[in-house]
Amino acid sequence: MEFIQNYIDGKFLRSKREFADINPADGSVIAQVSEADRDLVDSAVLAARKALRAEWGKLGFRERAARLHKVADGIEKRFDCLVAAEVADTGKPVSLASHLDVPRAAANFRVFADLIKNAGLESFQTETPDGRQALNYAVRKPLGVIGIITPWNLPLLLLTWKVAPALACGNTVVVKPSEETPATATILAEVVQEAGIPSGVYNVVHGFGPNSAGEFLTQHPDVNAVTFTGESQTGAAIMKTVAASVKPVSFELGGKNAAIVFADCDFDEAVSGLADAAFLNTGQVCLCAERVYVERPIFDRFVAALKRKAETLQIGSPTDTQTEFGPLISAQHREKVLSYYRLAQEEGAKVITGGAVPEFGNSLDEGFYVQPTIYTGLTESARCVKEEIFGPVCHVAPFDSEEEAVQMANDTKYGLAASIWTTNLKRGHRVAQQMNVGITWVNCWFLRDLRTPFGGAGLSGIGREGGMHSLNFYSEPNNICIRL
Ligand code: NAD
Ligand code: 6OD
Repeated sequence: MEFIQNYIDGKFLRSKREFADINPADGSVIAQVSEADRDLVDSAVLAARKALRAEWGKLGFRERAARLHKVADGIEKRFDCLVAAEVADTGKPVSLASHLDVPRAAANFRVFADLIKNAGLESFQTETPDGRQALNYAVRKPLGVIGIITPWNLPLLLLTWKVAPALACGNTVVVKPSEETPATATILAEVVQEAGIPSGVYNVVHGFGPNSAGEFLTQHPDVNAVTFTGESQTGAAIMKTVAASVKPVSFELGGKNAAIVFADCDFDEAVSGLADAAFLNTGQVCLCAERVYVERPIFDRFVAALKRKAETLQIGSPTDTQTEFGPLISAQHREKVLSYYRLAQEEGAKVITGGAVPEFGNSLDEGFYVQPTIYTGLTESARCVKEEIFGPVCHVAPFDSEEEAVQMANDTKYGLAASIWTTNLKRGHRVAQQMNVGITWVNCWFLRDLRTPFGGAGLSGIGREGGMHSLNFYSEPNNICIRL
């Protein structure tokens, strides 16, 4: 059995306590993971601080960018190993990890390496009322040591989404991947080392949240900023912790995303897009559509077509290249999702498909599978319509007017993403602009350009990352005013 260690100052380190890394497809133990105690987190932060003053702190942006491209090369070289580790840790289908997670990890490094080379500086030519002249320009300085805390649903993708811009800006990082998915962050340590990134620049501490590595990292007085992706409640807990030392935070949190399907949509495209939006990664993508509003004239036909899609998804072993739908991440998360399946029925939902646990008759019965599930018939105030479930489930409701659809879509405390499905371009623009979210897709879903702002409103987060938004978060401007 493998052993997954912390990575601090260029060395792999064990600690006294360990926990098991479980394969969600069959409940087997993949590896033992070394849980970082407070002393190890302290040494990781110290190593990161020292690295800021050493070689890394003296490198210019061109050389940092060159090394980030080498990290991307290294990810591509270890493609199969990273895919296998991600599949074993998350239970996601190998087809998904090899098309989405690992290619995006390499792309994250390439995009931010190129961006830092091409990012301009803000400047103003100044004339004061009393006739003095000056030139103002702002230079970008790293924030320092960045604490990065990430979830289990897209482990390497979401970790590198933060590590790449943080390093591009000249910071050093201590990352705390999810306790459910420790493997790829650790393999990345080897890639980073081979790419010539100096020791102490990238550090990994493993463990849990409260009273473990997550909290020790966010509490640490020598961490200059915290960037976090995960549940809104966890974001609230981290915010309390960091308040004591007034650190900048970037939070990418939960969602209860809506899709609005108009009768004039391209029907097949909308059904296919919504099947992805509801069931991709077993519904464990923060952007997933758990609320689908369909214009009444096509409601019954749409529900029937989405049901067919859900029922023909290939459920099976994540390592089988034909599999389209894997297990949930853990027994505990499955219990949460199943509790919502039960609640939906108590709240009066009509089960269109799913709502239970599939049976395989083999070792997959030990895994954490649930069926893709579609409900109709709930009121808009039902808990299943209001609360993030984070599973392969959506509720489909009819609407009669554009205004009603917009009102229902926006009736949530979250504000991450929305999708609009229509062939009427004017309507697409008009409705998209009324969505109270950070990201709206029209006739597509999860189509990403890494230069665009990414993040959420309300309970879905604080701030934006992506493109210049990331560079602005991970750096501090120093405005220089020169009297002319
Ligand atoms: P989570 O909040 O339970 O855990 C995320 C990370 O935070 C883990 O590494 C965990 O160990 C750590 N953590 C937990 N408590 C902590 C504490 N008190 N202090 C410091 N660290 C702590 O989230 P999860 O279950 O891993 O992920 C699923 C959630 O993430 C969903 O709500 C989903 O919507 C959200 N998510 C959001 C985005 C986005 O971009 N908005 C992306 C992916 C996932
Ligand atoms: O694509 C991204 O950059 C991103 N942050 C995706 C988040 C997905 C949530 O599960």
